[in-house]
Amino acid sequence: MHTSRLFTLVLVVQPSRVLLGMKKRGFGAGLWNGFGGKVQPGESIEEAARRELLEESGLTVDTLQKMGQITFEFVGNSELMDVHIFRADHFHGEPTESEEMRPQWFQLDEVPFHCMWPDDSYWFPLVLQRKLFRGYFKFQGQDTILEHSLKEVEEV
Ligand code: 6U4
Repeated sequence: MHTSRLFTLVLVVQPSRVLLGMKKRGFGAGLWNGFGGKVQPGESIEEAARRELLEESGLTVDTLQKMGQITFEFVGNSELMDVHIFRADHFHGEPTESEEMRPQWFQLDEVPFHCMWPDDSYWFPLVLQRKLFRGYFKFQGQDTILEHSLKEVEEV
């Protein structure tokens, strides 16, 4: 039996650039990624997305657009990760380094996919094109995708 745990992931996207954070510790350390983490008890998914974005990047946003949902399975781990992905086009504040993340802007044609989770190159372009999606990725360790599916949907 697989149980799943809720996570959030926020991409702050501007017309020519996207903000990513270098994860300094914990799961995915050493990779560039959006900002996010575990949904806490009593919190909605969107509240968690805002909290993690503020904690990790120093930014607040008015509107978060739901873009996608991806289920990750890791061989040998019975807990699935259910990651809810959001996009924000406007923000308040200045990107600020936290204990967990070092934020940096990347031009949209210079997204560092070679230093990101390998699934990102599949779905990141959909976020940039404002396409909604659902996906499933089965990993062996952090580098190898054994199986995956990804489809555009009308509603997330
Ligand atoms: P703690 O250590 O409890 O503070 P927390 O910040 O709650 O952790 P964390 O950092 O473990 O959670 O969350 C993992 C983050 O990594 C979430 O934003 C989801 C994201 N993530 C996990 N697998 C991913 C993958 N394959 N591709 C991707 N992001 C992934 O792009």
